[in-house]
Amino acid sequence: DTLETATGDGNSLYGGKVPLETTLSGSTYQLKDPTRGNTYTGDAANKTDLCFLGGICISRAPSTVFTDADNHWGTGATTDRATAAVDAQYGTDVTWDYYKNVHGRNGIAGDGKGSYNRVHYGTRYNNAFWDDSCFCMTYGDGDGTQLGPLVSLDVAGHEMTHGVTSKTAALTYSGESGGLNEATSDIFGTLVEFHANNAADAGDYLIGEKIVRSGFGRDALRYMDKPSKDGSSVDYWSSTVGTLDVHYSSGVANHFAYLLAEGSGTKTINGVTYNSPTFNGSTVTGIGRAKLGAIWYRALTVYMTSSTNYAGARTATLNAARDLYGAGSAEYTAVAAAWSAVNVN
Ligand code: ASN
Ligand code: ZN
Ligand code: CA
Repeated sequence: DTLETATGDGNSLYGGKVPLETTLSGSTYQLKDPTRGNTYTGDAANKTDLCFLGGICISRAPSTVFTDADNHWGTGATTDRATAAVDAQYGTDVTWDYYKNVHGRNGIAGDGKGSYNRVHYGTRYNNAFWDDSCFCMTYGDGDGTQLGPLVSLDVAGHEMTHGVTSKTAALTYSGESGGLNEATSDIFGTLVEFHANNAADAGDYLIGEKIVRSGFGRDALRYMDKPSKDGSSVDYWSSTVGTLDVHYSSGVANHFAYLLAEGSGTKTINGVTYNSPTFNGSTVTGIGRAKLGAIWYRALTVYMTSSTNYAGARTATLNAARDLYGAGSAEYTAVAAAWSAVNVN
C-alpha cells in the first residue's frame, strides 16, 4: 500500500481534543507521524519486558501500532485503549516541537529520527521510562489509586529528555550528576508543558500533577519552586546531596531553575501560586522561562559532561549565559544569584 500523511485528531485523557498527524496505509490510519520522524504509538498489551542489568532483554512487550478507520482517535475515557495512546502521541509531538522550534534540535538524537511510545505496559504499572536501547518510551496505566495513566505532558517531556541527555552530556545517573540528569528532565518536561499551551494541561512548576490520584496524598510528584514540599527532595545543596536518590538530589537544580526563571517570593502563574525561598534570604529576580531554557540547553549540550556535579553545573550555566548574553549581562548575574540562592557557590 502507498503511505500518505493525514491530519486527524484525538480525544486525550489529560489534554482535551488535540490535532494528530497520522499515516494513511491503504484504507487504515496508523498513529504514526511522518512529519516528526515517523514517531508512532503502539499497544504493549499489558505485557512487560524481561531484561537484565546492562539492558539485555530476552523478551519485550509488544508495540503494536494503533490503527483507526476514520482518523478520529480515542474517546477521552480510559475505557478506550486508544485514549492513552492519543496522550502519548501528543506528548511526543509537543516534545519534538519544543526541541525543534525552540532549540533547533531535530529529534531526541538530533538526527531527525522519531522515537516510539508503548502504552498499557504491564498491569497497574506506576511508572514511565525512556529506554535508549529501543529509542522508545513506555507508559504504565498506574494503579488507579496512587497514580492514573502516566501519559501527561510533563512526564512525556521528562522521559524523552532522558534521551536528549543521553545523547549530549550523558550525565551519569548517580550522585550529583544523577541529580542534574533528573533535574534536566524536570526542567525541560516543565518547559514542554508550558510550550504546549494546552488549556486542559496548563504549564506549571509541578511535576506529575495530572497523574496523581487521591491515594497519593499530595497534588504532584515534585515541586520545583520548593522541592522539599514532596517530603524527600532538598531545596539547597549540601555536601551529602550526592548520597540521595537522584529524584531527590534533583531538587537543588529544580529550585535553581524555578528561581532563575520566575524569581524568589510569591508568584501566581496559570492559577497556581508559588512561594520560593532562598538559602541566604536573598531576593532573586527572574529572567523568564525562555532564557532559562536557552541557558540550560546550551549548558547541557556544550559544557556539561558525564561527571558534572553541582559546582560544575554552576560554571556550565555561567559559561552558557556569558555566550548568549555577555559576561556583564543581567542574565549572567541572575544565574550566579540563583545558584547562590540554592547554596551552590
Ligand atoms: N520515571 C523514572 C524517571 O524517569 C524512571 C526511572 O527511574 N529512571 O526518572
Ligand atoms: Zn527521570
Ligand atoms: Ca506539570
